[in-house]
Order: sequence, then structure tokens, then C-alpha cells
Amino acid sequence: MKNITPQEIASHNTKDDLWVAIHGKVYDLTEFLPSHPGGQKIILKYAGQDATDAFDPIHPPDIITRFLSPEVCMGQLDISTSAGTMVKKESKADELVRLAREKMPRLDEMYNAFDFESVAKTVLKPEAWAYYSSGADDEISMRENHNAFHRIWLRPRVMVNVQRLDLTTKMLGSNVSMPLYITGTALGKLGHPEGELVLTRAAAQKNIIQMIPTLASCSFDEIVDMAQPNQPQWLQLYVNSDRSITKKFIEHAEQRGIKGLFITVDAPQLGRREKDMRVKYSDDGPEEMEGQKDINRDEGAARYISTFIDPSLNWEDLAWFKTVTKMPVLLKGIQTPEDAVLAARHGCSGIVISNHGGRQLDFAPSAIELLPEIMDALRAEGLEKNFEVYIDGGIRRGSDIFKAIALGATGVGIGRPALFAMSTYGDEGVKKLIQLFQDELVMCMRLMGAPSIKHITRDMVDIRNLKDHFVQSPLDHLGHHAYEQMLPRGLISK
Ligand code: 173
Repeated sequence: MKNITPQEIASHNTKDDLWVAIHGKVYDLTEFLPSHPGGQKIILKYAGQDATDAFDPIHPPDIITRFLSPEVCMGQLDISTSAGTMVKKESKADELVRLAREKMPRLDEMYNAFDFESVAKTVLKPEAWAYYSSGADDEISMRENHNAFHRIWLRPRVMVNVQRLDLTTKMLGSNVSMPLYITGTALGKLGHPEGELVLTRAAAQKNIIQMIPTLASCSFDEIVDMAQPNQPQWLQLYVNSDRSITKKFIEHAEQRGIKGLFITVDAPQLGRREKDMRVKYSDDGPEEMEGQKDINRDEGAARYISTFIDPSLNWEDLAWFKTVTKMPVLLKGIQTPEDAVLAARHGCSGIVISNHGGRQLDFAPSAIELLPEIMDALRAEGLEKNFEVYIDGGIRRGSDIFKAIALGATGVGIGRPALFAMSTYGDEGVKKLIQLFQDELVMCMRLMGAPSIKHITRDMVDIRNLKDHFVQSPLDHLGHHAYEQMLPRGLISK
């Protein structure tokens, strides 16, 4: 393979003659440029440079060989000379991120989950913030997820001995320090160079479970290898249209000791997330757009890499999964009592009530609102035994966990809060976030007169207003501040 110097690469830095280096190889992307699903802007930004850091979070390692013809590989980066290390040009956006990171508050100034989100909003690259923070359409479900907790009030019991508290519990047979897990979220390297591995380490230290996402930035094996011996991990599964790929993946996961298989059922097609879509093209001037009137602006990176997901997945497939694995099979993304009952009848070990962080169907109700009616439906059919019900979406306080447990959940998942803590303060941030949730849950249990998880019961919450979407909820100033307001076209804030 031909050795190519950084100087030579740098001389191919225009739209009509465009080379980049990725993982030590040099590619001519001139022809590919207009058809890049993530837009031209991002490739042009790295024209004549090393694009590895931008490439890594979003692309599976084998994507180049799968989608580009071998002829576009011009050779390998010459690292034999001192000039082999490519000097990376700092873009305006990178400079802003660097300056913001220098001004970040100290970790001990983080008092709650919202604080991490507010910091993340200032220090994440615009693409990363847009991707993590966005929800579907008008983001009504996304905001409802936390707001719904405001419609549940507590019924504190006093004169209970709460000197000693026990937050430990069991989830799918694993002992954990509290009923909280880190749910699967894609593209961890957008927020932190080590991506999901940060979450693996923090979960180990705090003895909670991490659910490994199918579309992680790190490979599945890297994430499992990072775990401590006997550290329980779950797998979030997107089912591939090619079932032989899915079968191999499941078998491999079981063999690697994964303790639960969570099949995502709320995403036969990826939702429209407009903040995410806009940011990918926001700098495309008339020149970049020339000759591409037909470009599909719906298709950001996430949509593109999700095209393998099988929209034909249906209830009849469940029998097949049971023949493929002995792992407990759970459905993630259940949103009605009817489907919860069907999941139990089809032999699932449980469900996650979820609207996918409000990123899929806008106006899907929050998980916490559905939880009581789903538990009632399961009990009415005698299906609640040996069936674990989890919820995710909008968990920002220890009292949110308490409310979910009171209403029958075995545990709750956090997605964005873990990503924001990871993206801002790395391992220490995620550990601190989990500790804050733990401290808040301790406080809530003590003031509620519930010395252990088993003592948290349904009569401790008042849900009379839960179904009523038109009561005035108190304004949640922390959440309100962290929330990035959607703006109409032409008024993008960043
Ligand atoms: O919510 C998501 O962004 C998500 O689940 C996903 C799915 C496919 C590719 C990337 C992310």
C-alpha cells in the first residue's frame, strides 16, 4: 500500500478533490461526498485532514469496506516521518467547546441530574447535543415524561423506624445496590471518547446494571470485556431484517453471560428528530447544496444506521426468540395494558414501559402514567407473577424512582442523565450522578417511612391527577432551564 504524507493529503482539501485519513488509511471521498447520509458539511470540515475522531462515534468499524469501493483507498498514512502526525485544525465549533470545557463548574457543584444536563448543553459539540437532547416532532412526549411525575403526590407515613435503610433489590435475578439501571442509548462516543465503556465502569463501581445498546459506538465485546467478573449486564436488541445476524448476536450475548435480552419494539422506523436533522445541514450554504435538490434531509446519521431494523417484527416472532436463547426475553417499548398482557401471554419475562425517551411517537404517554393501569391489567389476568415491569423516561429525581416502585415497577432506567454525566465529567460524573440518585432515594424513603424497597407500596402515592393532562403543574425551573427550546427555521440559537 502506498505511503501518503500528511502534506499530500492536505493538498486534497476542496469539494472537487477531497481526501481524508481515517484510522491510518487515506480515502478519496470526492465522488462519495454528495451521497453521504450525514450531509456534506461534516466531510468538508475534515477535507485534507484526519477525520478519525469525527468518524468513530457514528460509524460501525466495517462500514467503509461495506459501502465504498476499494479504489477510493489511496494508500496509508505515512507515519514513518515526524510529519506523520497530522496536525488537526481547530474549527470554530471545536474552539467553542474547548473554551466552554475550561469554564465548566467543578463536579462537586453538581447537585442533581439537571445540573449535568445544563453543563452538557454548554460543552457538547452541537451535533452531539442535538442528537442526545432531541425528541420526536414537537417534543411533547419527551417533556411529558418528567412532567408526569409532578402529577403524583406522596403520602408520607411517620413514626416508622428509619434509622437503617436498605435500597438493595433484585432485578432479573441479579443483586443490585438500588432499583436503577443505565438503559441502552446509541452513539456514546459522541459525548465521550471512550463512549459506553465509561458507563460500564461506573455501573460496576456503583453496583447497578448497564444495558448494552445494539448501536453502541464501542463494540459489544469491548463493553463486555470492560465489565468486572460477575458484573451483570443486559442487552438492548434491535432485530435485524436478516434474522441469521440477530441469531448469531443473541447466541454470542448469551455465551458472554448477558443476563437479559431486551427487544426494542417501539422503533420499526426511527422517529423524526428535527433538532438532530437541522444541525447536520445547518451550515450547508448554496454551494454545498448545488446539484442536490433531491437530497433526503430526513436522513441523519441515526436514521441511516438504523435502516437494518426489521419493521416486520411481530408477536409471532416471539416463539422463535425463545428457541434461540435461554436468556430472559423482555420487550422494551410497551405502551398499553393490552400489549403488556400480550407480552406476558407470549412468555416474556417482563417489559420496559417506554416511549423511547420521547424520541419515537410524539403523544405517546409517559411510562409512569401507564404503569398503574398496566399493573392492574396484569393482576386482573393473573400474569404479574414472575413478570418484571420496568419503566424508563423522565427519571430525574430519587422521588421519581420511589413513585415508580410504589406503582409496581421492579426498577427504572435512565438514559439521557447518564449520557450527560458521562459527556461532562466522565467516570466520576456518572458515579456522582448515581450517588445523587441514591442520596435522593434515601432521603425520600426515610421521609416516607419506607425502610426498604419492599416497604414502598402503592398506598404511599396519590395518583388521582395522573391521567389528567390539563391540570397546571408547578413549573420545574431546573428542567425548564436545561431544556433547549425548539426554534423555527432561521432562528437556531447555537
Ligand atoms: O433513539 C435513538 O436514537 C435510537 O434508538 C437509535 C436507533 C438507531 C440508530 C441510532 C439511534
